[in-house]
Amino acid sequence: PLELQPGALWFREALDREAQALLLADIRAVLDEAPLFTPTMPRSGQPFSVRMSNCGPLGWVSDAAGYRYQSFHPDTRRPWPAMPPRLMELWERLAGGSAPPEACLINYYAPDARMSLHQDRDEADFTAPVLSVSLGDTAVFRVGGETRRGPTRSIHLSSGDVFLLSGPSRLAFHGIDRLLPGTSRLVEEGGRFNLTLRRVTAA
Ligand code: MD3
Ligand code: FE
Repeated sequence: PLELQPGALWFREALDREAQALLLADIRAVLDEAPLFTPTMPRSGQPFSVRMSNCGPLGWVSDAAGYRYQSFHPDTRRPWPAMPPRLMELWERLAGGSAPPEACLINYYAPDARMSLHQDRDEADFTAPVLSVSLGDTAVFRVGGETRRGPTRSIHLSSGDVFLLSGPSRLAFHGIDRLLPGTSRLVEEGGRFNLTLRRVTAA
């Protein structure tokens, strides 16, 4: 893999087209049980442009009460579906040795969706790595350092790319500036899925 910056390992095209299709089918099965929901910002109530769901014991949600992990879907109130074995195997292959992931956040970006610059800090243990998988249209991804100010760089995340984040990059500011619509035919309706596997509680 390419070390984009300390602790950010970029496995470009880690998944071939067949592996991407199998993973997407797993995600579609999850979404049949736990449909995409629209999170809202804690203070303003503004809806995110990204829609989300989760699998695994815990899932990330955001609403008027704040950001948090919880064991059930915010709309259906049902427990999140199990983590697909293929995702557990990918974690084992690339992050094996660390405690198993407890959450897989599924982000769906329609062609005009974005995610503003942020840090991921709703987990109890920042020493555990985060694994990210991109499926579908290429995204223009922005990444900086551990403070909001300071330089950022922009890279293209393509379908099948996987990132493993640990060390200083675990708390790097990052966001999605925009998609490049029509760059992949994997997702029939267009857009992009991103899967992030995380440890939430201390191991
Ligand atoms: C940090 N998701 O869900 S993947 C999120 O593509 C989130 O949907 C984005 O940020 C998405 O919280 C980004 C995670 C990621 C990938 C590469 C990174 C975070 C990174 C490289 C350096 C630092
Ligand atoms: Fe993030």
